[in-house]
Amino acid sequence: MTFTATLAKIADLAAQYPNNISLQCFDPIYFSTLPEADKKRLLQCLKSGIENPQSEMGCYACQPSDYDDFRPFFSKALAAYHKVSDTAKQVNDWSLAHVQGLPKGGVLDLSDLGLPALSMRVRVGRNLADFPLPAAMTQTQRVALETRMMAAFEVLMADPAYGGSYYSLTPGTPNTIDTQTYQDLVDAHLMFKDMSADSYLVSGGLAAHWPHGRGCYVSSDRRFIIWVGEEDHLRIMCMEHGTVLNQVFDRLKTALDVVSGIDGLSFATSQDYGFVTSCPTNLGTAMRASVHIPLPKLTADGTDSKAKAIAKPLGLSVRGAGGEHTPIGADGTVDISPSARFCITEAQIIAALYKGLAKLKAQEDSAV
Ligand code: ADP
Ligand code: DAR
Repeated sequence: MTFTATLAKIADLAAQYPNNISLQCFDPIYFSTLPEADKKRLLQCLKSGIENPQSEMGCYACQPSDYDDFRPFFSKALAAYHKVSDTAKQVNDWSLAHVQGLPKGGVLDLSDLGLPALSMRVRVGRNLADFPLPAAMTQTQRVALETRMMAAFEVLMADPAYGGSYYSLTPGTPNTIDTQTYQDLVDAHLMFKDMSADSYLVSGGLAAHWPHGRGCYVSSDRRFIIWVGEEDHLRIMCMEHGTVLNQVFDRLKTALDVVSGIDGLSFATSQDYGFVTSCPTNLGTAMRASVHIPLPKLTADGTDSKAKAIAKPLGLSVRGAGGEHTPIGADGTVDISPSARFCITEAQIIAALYKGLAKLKAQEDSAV
């Protein structure tokens, strides 16, 4: 398709889909100033949102430098999604000592809110600086990245604090798992879903060459997990059943410091935007902190509609029990997490989860 035809298509879709942020923020005048190679790069970023006009964000970065190279576009798209200034800059900070209004000692204990032990999870996305982002990788690059990570996992496996195993989806490796093992890991919330079933990821190129270069490391206690080759090169997470959010938050920071120190692992960052991620919705901290919590009253109609309506003003997102784009659990269990990722610190995110749950519990308790 010619640039002229593409511009006409974008204009037509933008008129029909006002909620597609990328289509709304695309500026044909800015686009016209770009050299041809950069025109192609920017359109590759928008491919998912053009092919899936019902998207909310509508784009994925393809190169680690895209956010800086195409700042006139991305600064507007980030401002629109994250509801910040288009000159906003990210500050990263894991210290709860810098967050106001926390319980004594900064202990975020859900039992102090009258909540039972819940499944708690904190994850961050990270991308290696010397590879294209998942939207623009060749199969060879995907397998090369997995190979580099398999060497890094040997360091974790040799550490008694982690141990564990690596489960590869790439055909023909010593760590390749069968279909049943894969499904068991997905059902245990340890492995990511089939990316080739996600139209946004397929259109954007992030699911290309599935399942080559994909897999996950799981520690011996199954509480520290690293995905390889999902929406970002790495999704690094801690997960456990309990009431003290600090346990997963602090363990993730400790583990991240270990992983960051492993040879060959340099993460892509932007001076202004923090940790670089494929999706602008994750940029900055790339952190999602969640709990799985039963909300039987707010989901009494079998949907998450009422829960979403109440959670949104509290700055909380609601996902299904299987994660993004999945239904609520049988007992009304939903995945609750703060919506903000950018222009917020890591410490503020985990604090927002704790404070948001207090308000959400009050709404559940008072619901009829
Ligand atoms: P991400 O959180 O990485 O953006 P998803 O929302 O798709 O991706 O969730 C991925 C997997 O993590 C899903 O299996 C989901 O059920 C699981 N998950 C997310 N939060 C929790 C949690 N608090 N406890 C247990 N599993 C969780
Ligand atoms: N549906 C895509 C993704 C939005 C956020 N979710 C991610 N990154 N997993 C969109 O552009 O709306």
